[in-house]
Amino acid sequence: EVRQVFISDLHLSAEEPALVQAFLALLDDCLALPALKRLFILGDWFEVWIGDDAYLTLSAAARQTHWLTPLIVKLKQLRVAGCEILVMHGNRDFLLGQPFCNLFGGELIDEPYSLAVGQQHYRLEHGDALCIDDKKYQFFRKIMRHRLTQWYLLNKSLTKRLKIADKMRDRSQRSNANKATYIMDVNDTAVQTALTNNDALLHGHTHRPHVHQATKDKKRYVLGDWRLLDEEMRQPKVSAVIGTAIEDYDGTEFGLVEFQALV
Ligand code: OKV
Ligand code: MN
Repeated sequence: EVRQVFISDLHLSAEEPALVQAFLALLDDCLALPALKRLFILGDWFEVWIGDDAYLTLSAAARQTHWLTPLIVKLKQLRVAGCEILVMHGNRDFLLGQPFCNLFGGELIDEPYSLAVGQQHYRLEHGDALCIDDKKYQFFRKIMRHRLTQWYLLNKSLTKRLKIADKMRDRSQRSNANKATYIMDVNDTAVQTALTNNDALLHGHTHRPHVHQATKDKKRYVLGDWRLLDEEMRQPKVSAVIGTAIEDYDGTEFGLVEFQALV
């Protein structure tokens, strides 16, 4: 009996319809779990997010054909069936807002989020704040999360915002290619600090799914990303998406599950 499901790093976009299909398939699976009471999306649900208004200001006709609409419809179904949908920001979709989540009865939650499971206190977060060895990224993060910076972007037209986002993604890809892998992983001191006053830590971001023994008696659960199995992502032949989720069975056992969705 799965009671809670945790996912992150789907990186959904209109350019990757196979990932979108896989998410819809996961929602169908969720609908088939009668005991499911919560679905947590722990950041980087979307590859790019330049403001809720990009969707909210669309005409009814334009919404009908938009790639986000089927997703909203199914999430709403899940919510009506009694499952809470809790959404956390990631480093990409940090501009996601409650107005968008209202479309499906979801709730935007702050990180770190403290979750009680039985007698245990789980700390949930996206995970980028734990990667303190990447000084360049932490500087970028501080600026991007600043109210003034966000105000600056949100006051530009959607066309301009898209241009800025494209440019930033391009630059970031080139800069990450030169970074050592350890720099892009969590820092152990940051993990130990995060675990103070918590019994376990659960995060995504690093795309290194695993269950670590972080201290003698505390675990660190790391969610993986969702990706296309086919190496050549540009080919239309992509047939499967692999992803990870963490499931909570009756509050007694947390398990990392890898799943494959045929699309
Ligand atoms: C998100 C990341 C792109 C990393 C721009 C102010 C600015 C927000 C923004 C534009 C980009 C989010 C919102 C995106 C995360 C990247 C590249 C690297 C490492 C401004 C506030 F610049 F105009 F002032 N953005 N988008 N990156 O494309 O979703 O996390 S994004
Ligand atoms: Mn991330």
